Amino acid sequence: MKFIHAADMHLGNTINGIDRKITIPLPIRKEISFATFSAFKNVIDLAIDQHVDFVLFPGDLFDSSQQSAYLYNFLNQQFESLKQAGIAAFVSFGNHDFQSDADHDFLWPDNVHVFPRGRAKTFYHDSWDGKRIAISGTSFAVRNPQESLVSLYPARDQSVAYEIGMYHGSLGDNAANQYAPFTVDQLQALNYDYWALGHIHVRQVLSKSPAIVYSGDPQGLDLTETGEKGVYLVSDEDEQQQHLSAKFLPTSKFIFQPISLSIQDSSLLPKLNDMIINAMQAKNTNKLVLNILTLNLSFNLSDKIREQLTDSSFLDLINTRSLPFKQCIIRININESGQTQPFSHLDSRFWQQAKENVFDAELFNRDVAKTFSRKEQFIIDHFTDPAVQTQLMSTAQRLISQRADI
Ligand SMILES: [Mn+2]
Repeated sequence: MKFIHAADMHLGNTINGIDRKITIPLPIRKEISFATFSAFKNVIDLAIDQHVDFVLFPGDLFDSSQQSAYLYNFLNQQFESLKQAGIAAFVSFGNHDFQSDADHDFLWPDNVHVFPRGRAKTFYHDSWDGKRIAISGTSFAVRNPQESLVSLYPARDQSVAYEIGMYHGSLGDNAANQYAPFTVDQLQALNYDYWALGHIHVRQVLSKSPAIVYSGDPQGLDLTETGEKGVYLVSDEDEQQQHLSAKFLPTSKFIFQPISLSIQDSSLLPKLNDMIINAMQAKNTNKLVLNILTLNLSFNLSDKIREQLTDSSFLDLINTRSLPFKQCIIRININESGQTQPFSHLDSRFWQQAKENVFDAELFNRDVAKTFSRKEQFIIDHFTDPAVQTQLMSTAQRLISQRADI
């Protein structure tokens, strides 16, 4: 018995946060904006290659409640190829793809099973190796359920070989700003054999026996979602194990990768281009890599050099050389050590405190949303970009240090 756990596909997300000013050739920009489709296709191809029994999509299959005809047809085709291979799919909706229509009909092939909203349902599936599996789940009845949905789930069906739960929500018992918060104890109490979780985009195993697992998203969607992304292949093939075991398989079209360079001496600056290229080449893979570069300098830059380094034409020059080996820089952050020197121990404590108060992403985003109207959505988009916030924070730190220097 084996299956794939693929949460948070976010199909249709066009990947935000890449500076429009940076010259990335059109075919590569296209590759980036269609990445959620490519990742989805990779998941389906994996399912067919691995000859799995079924694929679970526990929420945020779509990036939004509205789907384009293109997306819809694409999805239909992919589900159809699963059907041809005799593989089922189970879909539940979360906060991103919340469906307001209770009887929303999808014209999907009959190997695709959708969980209802407001109540749990259990589907039964017979595996290739003759085991009966129960799969229980629910879709969000409102966009932001404040309380746990675990009480909707039935107790484990003792007649089946395995019972699997699909659940979309945040870990924790604090309802504020959380979606369908649950605790590990609540899930464990149901005695299921595997919990396929969705909502949190960082993959993590909350419990091993039974396995309670966030698969994370199969494609990084913004600059904060770095590193390889993928799905879990879950099976009972390892007979030594008492529980189902989950193996990570990469599926992303490209990855966001943080890289850093430390430079001690300003006389090395003319060699910076080569140093950056070498740093990227050392980490070369076959996959497109979008690097977020941090330069740690043991000296201060003049305003003129700083301006040159942060100007997009500097990155363009580097990217022209690195793109043939599928690497490019999409963001540059500069730390000058001279900046932090005026910060005494006490100062840095105040800085930390002020930073937490001012740059708390949630508060910040709320203030931005309050300050600008809907007509100015592009401004809101700009300031809610995590990379822009990081940049604002380091500029604030630099300005404060310069003041402190006087
Ligand atoms: Mn999500």
